[in-house]
Amino acid sequence: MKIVDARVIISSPGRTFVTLKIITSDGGVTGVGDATLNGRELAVAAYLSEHVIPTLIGRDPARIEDTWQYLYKGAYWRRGPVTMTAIAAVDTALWDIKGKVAGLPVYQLLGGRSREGVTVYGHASAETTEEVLTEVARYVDRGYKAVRVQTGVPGMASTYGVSPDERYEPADAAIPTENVWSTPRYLTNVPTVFARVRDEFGPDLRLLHDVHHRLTPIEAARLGKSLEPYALTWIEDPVPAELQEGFRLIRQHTTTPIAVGEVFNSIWDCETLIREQLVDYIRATVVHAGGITHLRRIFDLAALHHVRSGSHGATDLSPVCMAAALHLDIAIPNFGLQEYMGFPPEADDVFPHSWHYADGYLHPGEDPGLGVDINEQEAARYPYKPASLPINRLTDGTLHDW
Ligand code: CS2
Ligand code: MG
Repeated sequence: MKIVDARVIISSPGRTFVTLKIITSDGGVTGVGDATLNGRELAVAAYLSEHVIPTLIGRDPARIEDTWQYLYKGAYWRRGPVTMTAIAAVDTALWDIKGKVAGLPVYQLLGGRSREGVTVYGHASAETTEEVLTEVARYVDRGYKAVRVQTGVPGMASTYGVSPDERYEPADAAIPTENVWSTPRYLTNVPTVFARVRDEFGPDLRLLHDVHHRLTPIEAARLGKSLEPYALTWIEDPVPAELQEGFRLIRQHTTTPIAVGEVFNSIWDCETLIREQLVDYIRATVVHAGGITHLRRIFDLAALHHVRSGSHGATDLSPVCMAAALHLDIAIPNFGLQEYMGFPPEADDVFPHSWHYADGYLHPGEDPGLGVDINEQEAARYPYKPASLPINRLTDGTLHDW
């Protein structure tokens, strides 16, 4: 069996997704991989088309590990979001092919089921505390066991991650829009929000909060401390994570668990965090961290150090990435939580999938391979629409962390 062709499909059904499709010589067995890098989609598409696909033709698709090493070590320029997203797309598509050839869902190839379903968390966001209570209730009514809660910062015109729509689209314009941020106002407000939410919904509902990398370690320590009475499952991305050592300071001051990793591309981005047990959940995901092969390696390292998975699952990770994430989530011993925001209906049409939601859990389905495909005719109905993530400034105009 050989790889005879591969193509990159760019389509914007409600938002932009980049998909790699690999075609084999065996009776048309194909595999798909997500290659979406929000706001930098065409960079990955070019990396794949110009530099990766020509090297895939003629290769044995069964050699997943060797292909991974070939693309990682062979490029000389290791890591980085563009490279690792491209490698992830190839790796994911090869696992899809291997599953189809074996006649097994990918999770069976990863060791089989470790749990009955994948617990997910939904996104409740609103401008005010009063409104966000209604949003949380909507998730609880639909069976969610975990909800992430975000509100606007009082006095600020807009806040990232807060939207009247159920599925907020982070990339909202071709040229980045701007938000204004005040750390003091934010730090005063957040505990008041969680006091109300915990009071209203009782002790069992798991609550989460995303800080979007905006604090310094000492500010994050204060936030974690102030949220301790409300027993959050995690605070996410409390500080920018380039400096892994920064987490030591947070850790010394608070027992609120910490999640990090949606922007990580490799095991080297989180090696210190995991080895020193500075975080509780690692949020790296298939599409941005080198595919199933590499993410499995990260999760295995995490398992040695009491760190659980909590993979990113925003709308900009395609239904193909979600399928791959669910096969890993159901198989690994140290699964924690999976983010799930749902997809626009057009995206569900473009990517028919066997994974499904029921009563607070996602299930990968039993189809051979990943159980997801791309309908190229449907995809062609949604031409590429450029969109960028917004930026964030302090009240005096200083460009701030995202
Ligand atoms: C967020 C995302 O879901 C999350 O946790 O941080 O909205 C993130 O900002 C986007 O996926 C960026 O592409
Ligand atoms: Mg996040």
